[in-house]
Amino acid sequence: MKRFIIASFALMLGLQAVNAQPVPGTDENIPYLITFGKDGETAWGDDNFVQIIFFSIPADHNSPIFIRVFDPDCGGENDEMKTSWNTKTRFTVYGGAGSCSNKDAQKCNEKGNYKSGTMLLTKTFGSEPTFDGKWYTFGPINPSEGENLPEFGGRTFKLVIEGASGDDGNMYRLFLSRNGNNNVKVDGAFAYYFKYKFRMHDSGTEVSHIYPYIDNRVVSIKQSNFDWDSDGFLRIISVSKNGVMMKTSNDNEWQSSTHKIDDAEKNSSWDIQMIKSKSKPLKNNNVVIYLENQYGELLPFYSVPIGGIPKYKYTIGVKPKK
Ligand SMILES: [Ca+2]
Ligand SMILES: [Ca+2]
Ligand SMILES: [Ca+2]
Repeated sequence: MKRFIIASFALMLGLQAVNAQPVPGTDENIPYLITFGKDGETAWGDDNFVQIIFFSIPADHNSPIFIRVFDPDCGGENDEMKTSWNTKTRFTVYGGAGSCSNKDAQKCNEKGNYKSGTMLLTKTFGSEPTFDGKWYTFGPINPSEGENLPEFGGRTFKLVIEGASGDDGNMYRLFLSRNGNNNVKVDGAFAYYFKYKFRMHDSGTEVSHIYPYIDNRVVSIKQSNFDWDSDGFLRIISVSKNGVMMKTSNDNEWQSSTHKIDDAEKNSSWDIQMIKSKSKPLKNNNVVIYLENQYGELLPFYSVPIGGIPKYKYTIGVKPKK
């Protein structure tokens, strides 16, 4: 099974290396990630004020890498104020043994030893005009300081983003770069994540996506989403699903639905489409989503869909559209 996963990654790296480094990914069409200060209100769209993003660097990449953050501060442009800018956000890069493979870093509750591994770099940002609307660069980082995880494509690093204090929403984007001053992609690298917290588009014409990979152990997927505010709908496109609807949440609540995996979907990606309400698109909508397999393990999603963006195949799909 492991060999198959490695083969899948090799295929992906060969075909899908372009635009692999921005997070949110190019094909995801998500404007910003978001993390609120730890005194924030969950009703604003962050269930627990921590976000974890993993980066994978091909094993044969030897030159330094940089993790760049756009608008790391919480203030001024791009951020969501509650009463006054009082929020501090800590960004920390981890590498080394256990940093990415520790199961506590791959759970939905961010409890236990999710800050496992070796802390490489850390910085806390408040409301700081110096960084407002600008890029901040972590690095240079030696790729050999990553955790060696062939099943995740190479040397891996973990970025933990925590709302250290305050109650505002910090919006930001990430880029894995081989240059400290500009965004220059690392060939074959990509990001993955087990739980995702982000800001939706304001416009009712936008469709955002996430791309979980279904390995051949997965029998069913339970998706859970938080604070969707009933803003449009969520549906699945895969080789055998042509718009199966997922249950969506209202304000400050979780909702879940479980979906069976067809044989044809094994070892392929799903395209989960987040389609905004056309009649009443909600502004400033922050949401959380994660997926579990039948064992309760979280499934990774990838900044670049493994095997490409899945398309429904009429010759495979047999079920009527629900
Ligand atoms: Ca800002
Ligand atoms: Ca920000
Ligand atoms: Ca929301």
